[in-house]
Amino acid sequence: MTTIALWQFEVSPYCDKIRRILRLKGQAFEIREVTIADAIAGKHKAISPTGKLPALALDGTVIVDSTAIAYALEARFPNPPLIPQDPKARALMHVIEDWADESLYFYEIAIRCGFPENAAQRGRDLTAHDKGFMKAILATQAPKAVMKTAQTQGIGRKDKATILAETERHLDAIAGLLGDGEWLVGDRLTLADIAVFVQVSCFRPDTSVGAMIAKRPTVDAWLRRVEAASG
Ligand SMILES: N[C@@H](CCC(=O)N[C@@H](CS)C(=O)NCC(=O)O)C(=O)O
Repeated sequence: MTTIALWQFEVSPYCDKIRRILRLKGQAFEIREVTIADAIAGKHKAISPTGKLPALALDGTVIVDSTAIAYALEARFPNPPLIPQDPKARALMHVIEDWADESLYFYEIAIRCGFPENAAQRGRDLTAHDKGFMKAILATQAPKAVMKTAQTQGIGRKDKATILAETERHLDAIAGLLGDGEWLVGDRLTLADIAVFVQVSCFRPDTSVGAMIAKRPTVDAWLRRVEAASG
């Protein structure tokens, strides 16, 4: 019996990705929540030298980065398979996962932390596990600190109308990948579905994005399908 431990920020889409993979593979795991105050103090750096989470302890080894963790879990617990063996399907899955991790993530930040109407809620979410007198201060500061990463990346410097127009194109891409099928790659759920789902479900609560999804029934149905399979 192996003890699996996940160091996480609960609200992180990448940490959600790993929780969903573990659930799909029927693996019990322990959570080690890292608060914003702990992260500022660098308390998690002994586990994750880059300061990024998720990190997963598996068979006595700590793995950092959600993609590395996903491949390690696939090797250790092959069933149900989430990474296709067929080279073309595997390549498409990889490209979609990387798009979710390296592009959609910054829309998530720009929409949730950068749009003023969402920032207060995101601050509360980010600091849900913090305690004490610093909690309220961190709740106002955390969205601004996170937003700096999207500004450095570039998406965070665009205006709201542009960010929403680009988000709409991303939703169209999801609809296009689905066509009249049920999953993004092939005929079963893969890591691509999980990776895209966790990012979209973060920005879905935005009113404008919610309306865009409501106009795309195949995307809406796919979101429900992934949630039902991995929730
Ligand atoms: N490529 C990494 C990205 C992980 C990542 O950016 N995690 C964020 C939380 S959503 C984080 O740890 N941020 C803290 C920091 O940048 O110091 C992965 O897939 O795990």
